[in-house]
Amino acid sequence: MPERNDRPRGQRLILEPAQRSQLHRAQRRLLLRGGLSLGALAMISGCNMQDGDTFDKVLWAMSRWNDRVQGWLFNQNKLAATYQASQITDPFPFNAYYPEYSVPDIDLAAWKLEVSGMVADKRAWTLEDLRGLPQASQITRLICIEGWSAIGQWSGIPLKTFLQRIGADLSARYVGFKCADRYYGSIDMPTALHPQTILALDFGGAALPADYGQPLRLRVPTKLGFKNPKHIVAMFVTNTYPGGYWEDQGYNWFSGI
Ligand SMILES: Nc1nc2c(c(=O)[nH]1)N[C@H]1C(S)=C(S)[C@@H](COP(=O)(O)O)O[C@H]1N2
Ligand SMILES: [Mo]
Repeated sequence: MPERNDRPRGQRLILEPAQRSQLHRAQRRLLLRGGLSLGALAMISGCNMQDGDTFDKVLWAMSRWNDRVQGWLFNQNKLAATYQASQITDPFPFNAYYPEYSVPDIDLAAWKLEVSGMVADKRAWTLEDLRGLPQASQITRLICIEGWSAIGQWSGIPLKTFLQRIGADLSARYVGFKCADRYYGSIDMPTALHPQTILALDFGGAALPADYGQPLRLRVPTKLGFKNPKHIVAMFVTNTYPGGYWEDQGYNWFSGI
């Protein structure tokens, strides 16, 4: 057991020696950067660090705290870089948690976007309905955490326009997405309202091909690739943290500017 006198009262973490020194280094960094102690972090994050809390749990709490700070610092006027048509990457890379031959096969005529949560109008949307809404186009860079990036052109409905159209509570904290595969994700409301965040229907000037998220994907160029869910089937507005497919396995939730 680590000595008790080097931690604020009430914290009784059970740690291996290696974890202990990692935790001390983390604590030192927190104090140096922002004058925030682990005790304060525990209070803010709701991780009370009682018996049985692990180093992992503290790290998760730190990551969630980091997300909140980044959310507060986020500037809705800050735009992701845009590019010329001549700079578009061809062929554009495919990425998913499964190989290309497992891309979901979607019946476009039967497909609907379900809408739920803190919204006034919960009716489902067909592709035709969505194509009737105002569209915006962008040539931006998709950056994957695995170490590659590519420039593409996406067009679709600004998410802000869609949220306004369905009478979403714009003071809610999160917008969540469920996909036709086992993927799911969520973004903070300021990012959802950002002018470059779109519900993309088109890629390279034509309907989204299967590989790139047919029939609807989120395109949010201010965030990493994994925050751009493809094959969306449902969208919801909520104050309850929805997490995401990779976020729930340790990727940082905010992951952007
Ligand atoms: N439904 C779904 N969406 C997804 C993924 C996935 O596996 N399933 N992978 C994400 C990741 S990690 C990246 S980098 C991008 C890749 O998009 P692309 O295939 O258009 O390059 O999609 C994101 N959206
Ligand atoms: Mo990715």
